[in-house]
Amino acid sequence: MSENITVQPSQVIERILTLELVRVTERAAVAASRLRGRGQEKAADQAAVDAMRRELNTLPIDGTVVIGEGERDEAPMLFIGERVGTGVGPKVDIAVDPLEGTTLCAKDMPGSIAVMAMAEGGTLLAAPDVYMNKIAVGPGYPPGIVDLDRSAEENIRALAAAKGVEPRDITVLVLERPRHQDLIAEIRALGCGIRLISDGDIMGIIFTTMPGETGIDLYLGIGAAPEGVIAAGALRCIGGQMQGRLILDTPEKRERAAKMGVQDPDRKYQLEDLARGDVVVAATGVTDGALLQGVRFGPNVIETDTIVYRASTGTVRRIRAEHRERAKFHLER
Ligand code: VTB
Repeated sequence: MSENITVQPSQVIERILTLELVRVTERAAVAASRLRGRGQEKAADQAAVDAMRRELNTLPIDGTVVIGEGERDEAPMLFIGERVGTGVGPKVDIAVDPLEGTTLCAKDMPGSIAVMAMAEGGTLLAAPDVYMNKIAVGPGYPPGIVDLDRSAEENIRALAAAKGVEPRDITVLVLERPRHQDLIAEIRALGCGIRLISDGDIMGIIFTTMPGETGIDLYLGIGAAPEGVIAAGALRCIGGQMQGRLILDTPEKRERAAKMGVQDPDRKYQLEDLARGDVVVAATGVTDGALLQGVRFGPNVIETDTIVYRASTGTVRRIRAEHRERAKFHLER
């Protein structure tokens, strides 16, 4: 008996591709992990890029990199505009961060991941590599509970009220940077806990979607824009809320952004403006983190830990994989 399944038109990314994406980040993570703790940021990043690209090019997609390692002249591979995949298949946007947290990987510190997003063609914000002011909370709150144009204090008070707790019971995740000195002081004045991270704000934003597991209620502050778009893809799946505003504080940056299609430099992007269509996001741990375990190299087996988000169905899959001898050969080719 065949079931009558209605496939929504937004499901451009076939379900099988969701799992294919896992292979891509697994492979990049394994490659980078060989250089974990070696103090070689560039080499680890390059290993992840090479591995990711090789695997991406086996996928049955007509993909274009919209968020990548840079422009063609500054990045030999996975540059913005590069076509990836076999060319036969759905037209998709690709956003990659083959090694998010290169410094974390080089120092073997927690939170480094291999991550990418695949979305319906033309639906990911082609964000220039500038800073973005971001705010994010997990699912379950009324729409508009937080807003980039309100103060940190207002946002924390609103969130605490919605959660039925005191502001001091809210934990905020912030990148540890001098630019956040005032923000941190404002949050501390409310008695909140702050988890300061040195890098890796894609995971930082994703943490807000599972406060029970991570202890994080709110993300605040300024990180890189491309990371913001990838994080938005994951939130689109789970239903959290996020806003972002590009920081285009020089004429050069504004011009660069305009070339990439940004018409209003002051625009406050909503979650759906950052990642609009059907989107899938996969992340594999490189170093151990709160959510993902890093790659483990055993005598005969390589173990990877991946999370993959699919927006059209809201499915989150956790995939622990054991790659044995033959597959190892493929993984490390
Ligand atoms: C953040 C962080 C990244 O860049 O987006 C950060 O999450 C922002 O740039 O892991 P600065 O380091 O200049 O503050 C990373 O650290 C690296 O992409």
